[in-house]
Amino acid sequence: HQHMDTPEIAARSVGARVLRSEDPRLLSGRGQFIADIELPGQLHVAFVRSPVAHARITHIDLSAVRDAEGVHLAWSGADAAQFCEGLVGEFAVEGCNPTTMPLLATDEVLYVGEPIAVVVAETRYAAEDACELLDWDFEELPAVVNADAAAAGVGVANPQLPDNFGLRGGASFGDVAGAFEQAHQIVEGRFYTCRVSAAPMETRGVIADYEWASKSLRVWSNTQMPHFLRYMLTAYLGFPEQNVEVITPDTGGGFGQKAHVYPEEMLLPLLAREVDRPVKWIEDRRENLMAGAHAHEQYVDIAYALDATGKITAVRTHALGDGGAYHAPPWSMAVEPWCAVVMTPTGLYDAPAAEYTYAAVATNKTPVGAYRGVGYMAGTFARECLADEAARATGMSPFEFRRHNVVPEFPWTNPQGIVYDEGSWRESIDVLESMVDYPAFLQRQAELRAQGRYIGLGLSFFVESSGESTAGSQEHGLGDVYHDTATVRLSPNGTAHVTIGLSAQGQGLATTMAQMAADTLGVRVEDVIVETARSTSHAYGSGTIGSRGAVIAGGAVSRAAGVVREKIRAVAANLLEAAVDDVDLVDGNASVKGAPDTSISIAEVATAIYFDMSSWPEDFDPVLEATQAYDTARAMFSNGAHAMVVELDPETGFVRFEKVFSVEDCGTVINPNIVEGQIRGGVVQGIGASVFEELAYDESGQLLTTTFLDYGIPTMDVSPPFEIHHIETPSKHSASGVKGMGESGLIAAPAAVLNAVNDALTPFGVVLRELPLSPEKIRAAMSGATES
Ligand code: MCN
Ligand code: SMO
Repeated sequence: HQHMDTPEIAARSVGARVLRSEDPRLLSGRGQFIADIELPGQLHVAFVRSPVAHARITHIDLSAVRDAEGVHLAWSGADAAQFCEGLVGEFAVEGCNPTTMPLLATDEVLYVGEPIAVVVAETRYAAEDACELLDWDFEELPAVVNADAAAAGVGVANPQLPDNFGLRGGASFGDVAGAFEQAHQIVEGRFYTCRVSAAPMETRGVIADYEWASKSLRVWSNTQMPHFLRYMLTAYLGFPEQNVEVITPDTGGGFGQKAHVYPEEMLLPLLAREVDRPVKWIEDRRENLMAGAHAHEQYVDIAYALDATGKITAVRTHALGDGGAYHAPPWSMAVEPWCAVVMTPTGLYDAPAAEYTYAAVATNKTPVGAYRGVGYMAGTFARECLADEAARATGMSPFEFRRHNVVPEFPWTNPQGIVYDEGSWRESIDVLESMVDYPAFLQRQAELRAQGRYIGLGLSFFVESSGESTAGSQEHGLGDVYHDTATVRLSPNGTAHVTIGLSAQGQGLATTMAQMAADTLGVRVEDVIVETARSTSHAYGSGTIGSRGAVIAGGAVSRAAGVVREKIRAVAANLLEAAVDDVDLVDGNASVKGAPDTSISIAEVATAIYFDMSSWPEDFDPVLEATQAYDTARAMFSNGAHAMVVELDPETGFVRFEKVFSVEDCGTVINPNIVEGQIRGGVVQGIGASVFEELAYDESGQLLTTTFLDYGIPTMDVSPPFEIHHIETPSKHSASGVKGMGESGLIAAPAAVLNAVNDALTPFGVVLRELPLSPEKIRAAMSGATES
């Protein structure tokens, strides 16, 4: 794999707490989100969605809908199928069986919320009213709502998967059976991460505008993958790629849910072409909770074989994902269980042998897709909760057990052959222990217990694959190709304009990429403006996923800025009558090494390049703009840990979150404010996924949680104070040594929550392993068993 070098530049802006350039606009209500965009002549779209989990459509008649006032067009599945049979979903690993998801259901509906008809009307009101007029009948079929039943072949959720398996496979490395036979002790458990929604503040939305004379299509979508969407519009619908522009306005959170291509995104362009008017669809919250990709639901069985000293000699994991009715393209129901067992079981521990099996089954529920740290969360949850259980079983403290088992040195190759180049795995254990002040905690815990108060401490350590790249994909046995570009342009006044190929969902890429560019160009950060992928007409990007922004967009920015830097140095050397190698660019000036008085501002150099040909060296090409690609040469892993202190209320069963201690090592930190914001946001999402959130279904497959009244999300009033410690172990393979970290909070926090709850429950002799930790479960645990 090709190595793309990045220039080595001393950090000045990188590492500083630069305030987010996005915030004045976003916080004062001046952001432009998709719902804010109004095109002249636009019409509005609404969907009829299945009210039942599984049924055969026996009759469908759109005539009343089409006759309704204000309606321009109405389609059922048969109409849409003329243009596209559906979206194929699969995952390129052994044992994956693909599915095709129709744009609108045709013969059968397979989950509550599945679109069955679409209406285009003058207003959203007219479209919604017309949806009510749909004349259709269905014959209900038995719904498959339980993953174990689906795996046992009870019922068929989706006729395309007759045995319900969307994925089944596994692998073994080293003598696992021998290790378990000879184990001094085996600790094991089945851990359940419940079905949740990423629940972004802004729901999904699409606007499509087709201009027949030039055959040009413009699609506004708050997607995390604008280039992939454009590709799909061409591949599936035949819109000529050169005539398709995907525009991504400000986005109010994606978190993986917007990293899919959905039927709605494919339908709107077809509808716009058909009615010859722009069409707009903004998802409402009920639709988002029903039809935006669901996440997480899986069972992970995990076992450690331990020797007499408490060392892990082998780890065995089996993950069973409840995938919903179809593979959600492009990630599929396979990624949750596959990532859980392939990416996480050994983690930071020196386990010499490992074995895993994975399966995903179809159920009559909403398709499961990506959500921040997909698969990593469930896998880390199982591993780290089992680590706390193993600590109790071996009589070690949770810190001691981890220190006893942590990988001793780098580079480290785990049993399945994944190589970790560097990290601070052991150091993070020591740092966290001293942050928590463990002896003081134990003393306080004992004192409070004597007063009938129950506090607990839970730990969770993580290793996060980040900076998703071709090398990272290959390291994990996938063949995905990733690379991105960035364009850097210097204006005559010495200010820079940077375009990256990644759209931003709120994570501050415009600020951090300005920091990266500023250091390479030697200009001040406030003199750089960054445009994140607002349009596919600019830089190319493989999607804002897999915590790749800092590493990949950062690498592309730094390479492109490096090209422009050399142009400035060449002209500055000419103007200063110095050797190019002696010219340094810092703080807006080009100066000569060892002669600090010999300097000229970068603005003057840029002006000269644009307007004064006499400043040019021989054969100078006066283009102050460069586009460069980037991909990393190696897989990149961050690491860190969280410790959570909770208190349980025996009367209400509520969990109070007292304090979070976080250690994060994402290599060089570009912007500590932003990284800390990512940690806080991710951990609070993890608290939500552990305690407040669950997409609940009844036995008939009816979704019970379709508003924020019954789907609880964490708010500031439950958000605990944080203490955050940065360790910086730079990667040798990325620009400035950065590694990604955008998913770590959610990956790791739920294990810390469950471990803290179980620690608090110790006097009651109860160990919980299933999320969510609802008040009912906690109350039962505290009252059911007698205090020992
Ligand atoms: N950063 C940094 N120094 C580092 C690493 C990261 O300053 N060493 C900064 C980055 O420059 C970026 C942020 O931290 O501003 C996150 O960086 P990174 O880990 O590279 O992740 P991405 O930029 O690729 O963002 C995607 C990632 C993913 S995959 C999900 S899911 C998620 C997440 O980010 N979705 C988010 N965080 C989110 N935050 C917000 N507000 N909204 C989302 O939808
Ligand atoms: S789930 Mo993040 O979009 O990789």
